[in-house]
Amino acid sequence: MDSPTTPDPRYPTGRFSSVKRPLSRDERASRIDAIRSHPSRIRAAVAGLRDEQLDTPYRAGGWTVRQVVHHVADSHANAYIRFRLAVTEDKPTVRPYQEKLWAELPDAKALPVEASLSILDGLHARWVALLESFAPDQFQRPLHHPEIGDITVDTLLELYGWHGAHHVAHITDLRERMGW
Ligand code: NI
Repeated sequence: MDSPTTPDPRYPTGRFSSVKRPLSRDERASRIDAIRSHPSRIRAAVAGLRDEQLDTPYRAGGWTVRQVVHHVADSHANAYIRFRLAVTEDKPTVRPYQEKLWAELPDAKALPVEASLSILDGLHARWVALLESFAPDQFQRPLHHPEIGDITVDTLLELYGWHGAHHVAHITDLRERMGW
């Protein structure tokens, strides 16, 4: 059994946890900043890696670096849609998807990472502009998540503020361990 001080390689920045209350203006701004800076951070994290390095799992039994990058594009494409639904529909239901199976699809295992880095550049520009347009009450709009229950736009913002850095750390930790 792991001691509490042993870092879990799956969660290099810690597991996601929500503050479970409306975010302050500054808390929202810091999460929006994390979403704004993510495309350049993940691009920097993979800069200079060769194909065999991109095809290395970030941990034993984990996704390859390439799968991680394509997963982030898959995840954030879904996220972007959830935010748009939240402010245009009455308590929309979050559509879950099988992220592990998506990461095993042939394109996610083989395509150059640039395809997803380019998606993230455009997607995050749209996403940040959307978030910056929200009035305070729009961050409290509800969504229904089939596995979690009722959540708010703030909760989603917390989740995706965490999510990008979580996966960048998978890549940067691997590079550090491997001396890349
Ligand atoms: Ni993820």
